[in-house]
Amino acid sequence: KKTLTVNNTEVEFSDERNLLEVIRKAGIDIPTFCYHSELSIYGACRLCLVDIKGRGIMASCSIKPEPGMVVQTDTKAIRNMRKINVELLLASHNRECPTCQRSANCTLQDLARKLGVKDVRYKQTQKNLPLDTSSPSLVRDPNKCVLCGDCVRVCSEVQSVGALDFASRGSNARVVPAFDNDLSEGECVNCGQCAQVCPTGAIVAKSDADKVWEAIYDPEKVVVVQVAPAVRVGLGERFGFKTGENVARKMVTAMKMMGFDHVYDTCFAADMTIFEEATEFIERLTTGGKLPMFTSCCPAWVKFAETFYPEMLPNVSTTRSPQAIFGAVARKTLPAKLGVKPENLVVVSVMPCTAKKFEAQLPKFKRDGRPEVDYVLTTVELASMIESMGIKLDELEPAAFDMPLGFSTGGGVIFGATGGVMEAALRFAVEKVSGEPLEEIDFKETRGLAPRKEATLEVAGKQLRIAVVHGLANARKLVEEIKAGKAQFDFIEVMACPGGCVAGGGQPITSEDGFRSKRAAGLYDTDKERQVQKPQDNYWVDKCYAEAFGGRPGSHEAHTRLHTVYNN
Ligand code: HC0
Ligand code: SF4
Repeated sequence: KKTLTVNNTEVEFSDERNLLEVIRKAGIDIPTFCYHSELSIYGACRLCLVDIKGRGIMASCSIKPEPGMVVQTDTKAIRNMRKINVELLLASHNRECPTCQRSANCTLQDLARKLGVKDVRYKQTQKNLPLDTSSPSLVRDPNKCVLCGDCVRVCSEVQSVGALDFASRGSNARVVPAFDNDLSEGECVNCGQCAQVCPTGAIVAKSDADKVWEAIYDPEKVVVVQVAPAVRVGLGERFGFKTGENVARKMVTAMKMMGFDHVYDTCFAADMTIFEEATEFIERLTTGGKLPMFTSCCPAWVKFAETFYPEMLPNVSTTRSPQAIFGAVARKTLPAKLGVKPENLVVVSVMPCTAKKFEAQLPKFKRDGRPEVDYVLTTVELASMIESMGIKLDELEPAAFDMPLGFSTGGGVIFGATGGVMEAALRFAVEKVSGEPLEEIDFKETRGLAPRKEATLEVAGKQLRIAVVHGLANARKLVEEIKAGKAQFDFIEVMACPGGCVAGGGQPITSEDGFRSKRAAGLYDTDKERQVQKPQDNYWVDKCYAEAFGGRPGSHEAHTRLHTVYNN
């Protein structure tokens, strides 16, 4: 066994890739801006300094742990250097902390407090650069950037998008979108993974909360809301629940208290998506249509395909995402059901995702000039709205989603985890193709956090080859292999965010180990507890087709309202 000494305490280590990880394992939360275990090592912020006996002061993120090392994480010199670093950053930083979206959840604020920074001994050098509000999903505030480069690296390494980079050097250094354009003009796919790794408020989700409050306070308006699958296993973290605990039922009570008139479930629309998408897949499979078919519910993936692989667009399912299907169903059925004038119906979404804001405002999802989904809130925005009312989520009585658009099967719930859409689709498709009731409904091959999951299933004497990828760099690799003829699949699920929607750009920011698996487990547990687990057994979706969408998936009416087109 290998050991080294951290602050006079012996610590075991094995294959940690650097000293910083060993120190964290020893229970010391050594500060850093630029270190993320999933990104390459940059070593620029100089906060993770340690004194190694015989070697001096160095950045622990860039040092390989060696047996027998004697390490101090806190000496007088280190403390001074850290303080100077933080003060210099504060000198160039916009310090309007109380009005910042990341207030109370900001690494810089946190460090200034922990290090006891009382005043900033340097002249304020902040330049008052303009905000970039061009994106429908995100707001960039260069005045809050600490140049850690986390956003640049996540965008290029994890997403292979490369929408952000450094420009200029020295005191003029900045992080900018390509060609110093606005974010919305470049290749950004709105996934929000940059906002998830940003240690400050330099990139945040664009908020729609004020507009939603306006609608709620307007007595003329009937405000309905749909809540995405992953929200229920993320929201609780902001209120002291265990990571991944499903708080849907208390959340419904909170949302009624806030003044939403009807609280519905995107999982209903996810079930309906499966009716449509699995039907489309079976159609392609049996009539020699374009295969592989890619899922289409992740708007960041769809924009990625439109931007980088337009030649693959015929392979992307034309079925709309659950958010957009919900929009169509709400507009078509709710005015009559709720007795409200169409113009007074306000449709809100709560999503774990920043790209859903982009999706909702796309011209193709407008009807009569108005978006079918008016406003999209992130999980974090919903948490802040609940907090702003002083609601204590943990103390609320549970309530159920409203019917009928609040009823869903387990298949609709697992959508929020990577592989969940594929698993739900297989529950539908395998039963339909084989013509026999499906007994074993778990397709465990699709679960977990492996970068690519593959399986070959025997269905009615045919081989069905499926793959699941998450993280757009993994998607890019798979698409390249398919184009080169090196990979063959029939059906592929792509989600832009590593882990799927549970780790979307609108979820609470956390550095807890295993948070993705814990949130996913919350969804799989909910699936297991459901009496109805196959999307095709959602009686209310059947009824919705009968009432408003031509009686069956794939009907003419379904094609006009529940499908979409792509830009190529
Ligand atoms: Fe997802 Fe969805 S599962 S994309 O990750 O498909 O955002 O949670 O709402 O639309 O249902 C996000 C989550 C959704 C959609 C659903 C899909
Ligand atoms: Fe890159 Fe995603 Fe951030 Fe856009 S939202 S800059 S694609 S990480």
